[in-house]
Amino acid sequence: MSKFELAPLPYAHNALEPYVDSQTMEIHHGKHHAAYVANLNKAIESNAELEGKSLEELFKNISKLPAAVKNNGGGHYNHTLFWNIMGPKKGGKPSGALADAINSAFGSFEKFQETFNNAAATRFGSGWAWLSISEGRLVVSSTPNQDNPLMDVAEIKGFPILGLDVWEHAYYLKYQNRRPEYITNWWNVIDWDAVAKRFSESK
Ligand code: MN3
Repeated sequence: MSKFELAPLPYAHNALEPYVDSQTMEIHHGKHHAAYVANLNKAIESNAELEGKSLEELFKNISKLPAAVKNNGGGHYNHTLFWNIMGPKKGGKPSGALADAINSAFGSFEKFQETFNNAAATRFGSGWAWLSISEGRLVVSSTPNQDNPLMDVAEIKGFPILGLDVWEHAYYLKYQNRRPEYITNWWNVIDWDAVAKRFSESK
């Protein structure tokens, strides 16, 4: 019985060109994300007591669950979020309540970008950078591997509204070892309406 499913990408593989290339999107969604979903379903099948639980429920006690549930459950959740906060012809800046919250937490959008870029660039090895709501306030953090701020193991816990995949598989074909260039270009594909939607849903 397969519970978790890989949703189709909400846009074409080449929709984020030239910032994220088509081949990377094909492999990232069709191979990497697909493998997380398949391996998550396998891990749930061999731990019957976990059947029927949502990812959010699993993350709350993830430190007590098998590593395969953490790695693949995180992989599924994180990539689903990632595809949905990007889009073609996006970028720019947030507006409204989200912009206000960013200004109040970081001083300005530019300072927020600097903080986020730094978190993404300095995450050693594979992981993610996040913007989350934590106790009513926006915070930037990063996590290793496929961990995320919803997990009980996260140093900084919260509800993630924006996430950036800094695994090499997310950028190596186009950017090779130039992670900072990938990070800079990624701001051109953020769908701030989608981020604002997560922001308002979290309240
Ligand atoms: Mn990835």
